Amino acid sequence: MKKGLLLALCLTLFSASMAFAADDYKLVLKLSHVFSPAEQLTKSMDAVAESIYEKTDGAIEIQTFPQAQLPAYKEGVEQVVRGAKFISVEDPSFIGDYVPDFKALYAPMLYRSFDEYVELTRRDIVKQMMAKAEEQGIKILALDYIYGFRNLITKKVITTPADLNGMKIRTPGSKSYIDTLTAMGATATPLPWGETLSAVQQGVVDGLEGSEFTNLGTKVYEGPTKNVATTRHILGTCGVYISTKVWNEMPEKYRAIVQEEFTKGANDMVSLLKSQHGDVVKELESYGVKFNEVDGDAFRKALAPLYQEGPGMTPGVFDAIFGELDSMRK
Ligand code: X3X
Repeated sequence: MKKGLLLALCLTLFSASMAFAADDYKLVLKLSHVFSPAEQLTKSMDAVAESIYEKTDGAIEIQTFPQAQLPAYKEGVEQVVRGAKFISVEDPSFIGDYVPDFKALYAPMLYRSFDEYVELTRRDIVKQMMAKAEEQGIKILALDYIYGFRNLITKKVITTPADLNGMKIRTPGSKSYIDTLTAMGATATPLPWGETLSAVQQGVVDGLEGSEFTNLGTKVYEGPTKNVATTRHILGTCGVYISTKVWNEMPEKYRAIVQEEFTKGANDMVSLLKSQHGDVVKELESYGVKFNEVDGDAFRKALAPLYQEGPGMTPGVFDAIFGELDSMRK
């Protein structure tokens, strides 16, 4: 009898100490991305970090660093894979270095709307990709911080792939963008965002590609590239990535709050940008930006070769993605 009471007392004391330990828990994470203060992604990340801090009573402190102040792009994801107390916010093409199927998810001219992409990220095919990312040490907290369809932003008017011949177009440094702009007919010129506007100003590149939210938020419109060709060639979106090691060491009650807040933040940002796009276009036009339609069939034909599975991709992954999208469109 005494042994039983003693065991019960020990177990009670242990669980109480664990509870106290959990209440005494503190984790500081550094969150890195390349967006500017005026862009919604920056505002959304700050809001999510603040909400997590409040809801965990300060146990989880996420310090946000915009404009590539910390390692970003490929280097940011490497910090996550190394198990740093770090959150990387980049587009899924940068996860493609670890799980090639993410390059298929981020392939050009797949989506007709934000909603199609969001719905696809909730389907098993993407859940399976996310599970593979965890095997590589990357816990994906979100994939749908959508910042808009990327269009061509150039000095001269572009309507067909032939118009891009010989033109140097700045892209982010991932192969997905380089292959896409090359297939579209341009000379893809990878540069970090921080060097992009000066490269345009100095004529190092003939243009860039990005969304209207990027155009407005980073004041691209103030430069010489006043023409936007509405190719909508890539749906610009960011994921939120944390080390699985760091994630698994976090007490469950805090993991639930972190996941819930990043999910909510993405939903809110998608809704906001869908509602704002028309006004953003009007504001850009008031600054002298001119939008033009393009020969969509010609660009789709030019990009068709990119729907071949690359090294490490699951056989049939593109057919599976097209099948999911077709099911949404019925
Ligand atoms: O990896 C995150 C984005 O895909 C980066 O795209 P990028 O380098 O064209 O930057 C977008 C801008 O809105 C950053 O201010």
